[in-house]
Amino acid sequence: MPTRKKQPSRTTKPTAKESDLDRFRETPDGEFLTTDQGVRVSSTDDSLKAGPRGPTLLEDFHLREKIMRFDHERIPERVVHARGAAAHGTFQVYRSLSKYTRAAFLTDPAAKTPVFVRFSTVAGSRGSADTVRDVRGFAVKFYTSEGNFDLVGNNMPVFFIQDGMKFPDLVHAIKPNPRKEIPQASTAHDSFWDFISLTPETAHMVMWVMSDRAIPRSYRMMEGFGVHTFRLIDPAGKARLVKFHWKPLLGTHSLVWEEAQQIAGKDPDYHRRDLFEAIEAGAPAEYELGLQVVDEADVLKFGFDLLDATKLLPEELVPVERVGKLTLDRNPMNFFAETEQVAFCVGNVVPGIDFTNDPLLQARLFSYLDTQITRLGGPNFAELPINRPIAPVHNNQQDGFGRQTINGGVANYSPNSLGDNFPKPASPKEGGYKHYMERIDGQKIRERSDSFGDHFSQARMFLDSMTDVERTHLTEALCFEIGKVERLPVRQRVIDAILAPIDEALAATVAKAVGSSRDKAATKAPAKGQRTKTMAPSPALSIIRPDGGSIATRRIAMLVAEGFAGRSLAAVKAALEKGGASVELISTDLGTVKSADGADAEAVRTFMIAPSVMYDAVFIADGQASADALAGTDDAVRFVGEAFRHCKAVAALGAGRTLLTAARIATDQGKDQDPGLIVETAPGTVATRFMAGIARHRHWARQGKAKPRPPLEP
Ligand code: HDE
Repeated sequence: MPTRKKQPSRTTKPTAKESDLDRFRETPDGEFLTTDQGVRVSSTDDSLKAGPRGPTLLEDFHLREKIMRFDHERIPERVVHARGAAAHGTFQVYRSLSKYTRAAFLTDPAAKTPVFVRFSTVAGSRGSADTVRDVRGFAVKFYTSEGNFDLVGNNMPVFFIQDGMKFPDLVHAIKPNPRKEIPQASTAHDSFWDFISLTPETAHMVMWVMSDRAIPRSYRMMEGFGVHTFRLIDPAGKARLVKFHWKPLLGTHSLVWEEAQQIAGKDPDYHRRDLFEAIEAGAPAEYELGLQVVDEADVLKFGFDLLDATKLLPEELVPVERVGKLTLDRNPMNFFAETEQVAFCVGNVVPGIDFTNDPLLQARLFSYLDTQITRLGGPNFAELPINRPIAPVHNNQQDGFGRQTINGGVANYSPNSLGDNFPKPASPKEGGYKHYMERIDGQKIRERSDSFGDHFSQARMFLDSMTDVERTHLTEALCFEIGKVERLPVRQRVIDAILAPIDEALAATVAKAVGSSRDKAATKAPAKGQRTKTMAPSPALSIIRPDGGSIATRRIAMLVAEGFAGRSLAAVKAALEKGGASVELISTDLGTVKSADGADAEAVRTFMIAPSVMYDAVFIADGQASADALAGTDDAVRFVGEAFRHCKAVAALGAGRTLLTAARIATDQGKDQDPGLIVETAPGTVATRFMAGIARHRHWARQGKAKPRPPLEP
């Protein structure tokens, strides 16, 4: 038997504390190769044959097993949210929330609850690009001491539709044309906008999807929302309504649309990579759990129905109480076993958390359980290691595909006397789940509540809450999407039936851009009881913050060529790294780049390998020979020009400004100082100003001004 380091068990769920490096080995070390039955295999290169040139024998159990396993490696991808990335971590409340709920994991500040979180895009297939314009899934599985609680949310607080009955229609319309399977992972096509134009309840969500929220910079830099209104039940049995929020500690940030499209080609794995690499580098992704708690009686108090998932509860009306922290600090060991096989079910709740009658939520309660049967091949998916609760499971469920548990005893029914009536139901005092006894009194009816009727007030509120820059982005996104719609009546209907009731100016701008005109007669007056109200803007909805943030985990490119000033570059690099940024040197060739002052450095990327869209900011080294060489390199000129165009912080030290000039970036700014363009001669000052520029994420004031154009573009 070869000696080997201890390997992790293949079937136990890793505990939150586990940091054993063996877990992260690339390949198991020192193991004999065996069949699935544990029989050691003597060769895995040749099949068993009747003579070296003879036919392969059916009795070759190793060949048959190897090929059979390979044939079945793929499982159906998720119908929606097929593309994702995930991480393990923990959740801990800051203080007991027993005033709201009896859920153990929310009432014990000492409890560190293990979690598994999967982020995703919605529309694309499993192999699609990460940075497409789309909603992002934010699904959290809490392995609590009382069983699993799944909070299966999105990065937007509202949804397209009000009733789950419409979900298959919505998803069929979003997905590619069924004849051509085009376009992949994009809403910019006829069937999506056809559905939208005929379904006014989508108006609010459409504003979100056209906003910068749909192109997040990172999974680590986006908010999450439970979307529906849920219930919290306190220890005395009193219920309150609740909206769940996740607030990223790194702030909420987005890409620029052009940049997002470029990344989709240059690095389709951008968000996956970002999450994985940050965690590997020891920078956990952190979010705070926020609650908006509302009395049951106030369900209609805010001028809309809290059961309507196309509405949000403005933070200015009910502040978000930050109650605990989610820390994602461990990457999955195996993508398939964990990220792919994880089964989130909206119906997974623990005592102290309950549902409401939101008709979208109610349909989800059926869908998530049902879909796992196809995806995971039968009813035993909860036994897969990633889905298994840490709370013990005892019941009389048995058999079915892929059964793992070997049950003892013969009393597989209830009541029984052969097993002393175990497992037996638990009373609420013993931790048994008790559904909230909501009084229900009504007729069976297939109808939408009138209280769900106002589709445009919140869409307008969202638009009114945007800064000018965000509004411009949203308008441009609409021009892009509607411009790609081929059928003119669909374009026209989006403008008249959806955009105009939200905002006439918006409708007019989009109409002009897509070659239509506004047809006032086509806009229906709102029905009685469905009047559009004017709501005060909610500044919390804007993600552009004037105050800046942290530079932690930001990716900074430092451009160098032979003859660069090594010492000053090293000083700036050290300052950036001290602030938590991740710095990479880029040159025309990989390897050592000779400096002018003996402080040579290693280029870890070339312009060909790493385009500017992979970075948050750019620094150009001092040293005339280096700057001249870069200024004579098309790719370097393009790199800087693009970074500037995407409103990123760009700094040039000393002679480095030569490259700015080559990229046609004006370094003499007069009084219109751009805090994101730093042209300095002193390394100390450049570092401080550069870091302040990076912390502001993007320098939007550049947009609308004459944009420097990289010379390679026509
Ligand atoms: Fe989902 N959704 N959904 N959804 N959803 C799925 O479940 C569904 C909705 C969300 O990382 C599926 O296991 C219906 C709202 C996330 O594994 C499926 C309706 C929100 C994920 C399904 C909705 C979501 C899913 C596909 C309308 C935000 C990915 C595979 C009634 C609150 C979870 C699966 C992961 C996945 C159905 C609407 C979020 C088919 C029927 C609203 C984050 O069951």
